[in-house]
Amino acid sequence: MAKRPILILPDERLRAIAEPIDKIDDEVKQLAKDMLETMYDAPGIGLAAPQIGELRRIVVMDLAKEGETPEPIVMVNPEILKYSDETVVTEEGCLSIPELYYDVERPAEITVRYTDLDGKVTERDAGDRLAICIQHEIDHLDGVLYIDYLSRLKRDRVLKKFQKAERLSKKAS
Ligand code: GNR
Ligand code: NI
Repeated sequence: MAKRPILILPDERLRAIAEPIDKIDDEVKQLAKDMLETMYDAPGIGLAAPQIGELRRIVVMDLAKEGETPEPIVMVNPEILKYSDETVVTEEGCLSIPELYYDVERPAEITVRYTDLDGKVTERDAGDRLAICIQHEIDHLDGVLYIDYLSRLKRDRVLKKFQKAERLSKKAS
């Protein structure tokens, strides 16, 4: 197992469309393990492969609270089949946009279909934090970040901040 570096805005790999995974082999299983290790270490409640530079359609999550038994979830080629009309506003953060949190409105409930690591296709209804996390992670597979749902003013402020940070870090090295 290996922890992998998490890409930070404005890395352009965060804006790429990830490729479907055509078979669950040992390499995909190892990737899932590395992603879980990276997510737990961060710590975060979810991680999508593009966040570690792997442009493939796989996400991991664990919404168990601190002190509870871990409940790792791995979804390969996840697709949202249904969205509720009802929406909720949740404060979101992203490991690729560290230390910022903004309110985002999304459908409250979804139905997702994905392949698990045994190759089994599964459908699952989700609400609450899981529904939000799944939508946030699947967005990453399509190059979408939660700041894309903010007003242009707020989004541009965030982008500028990270562009400047990248400029300064390049100068320093
Ligand atoms: O750790 C994370 N917390 C979080 C909080 C609210 C909504 C979504 C998330 S996902 C985030 C980890 C991450 O960046 N996943 O892509
Ligand atoms: Ni994220």
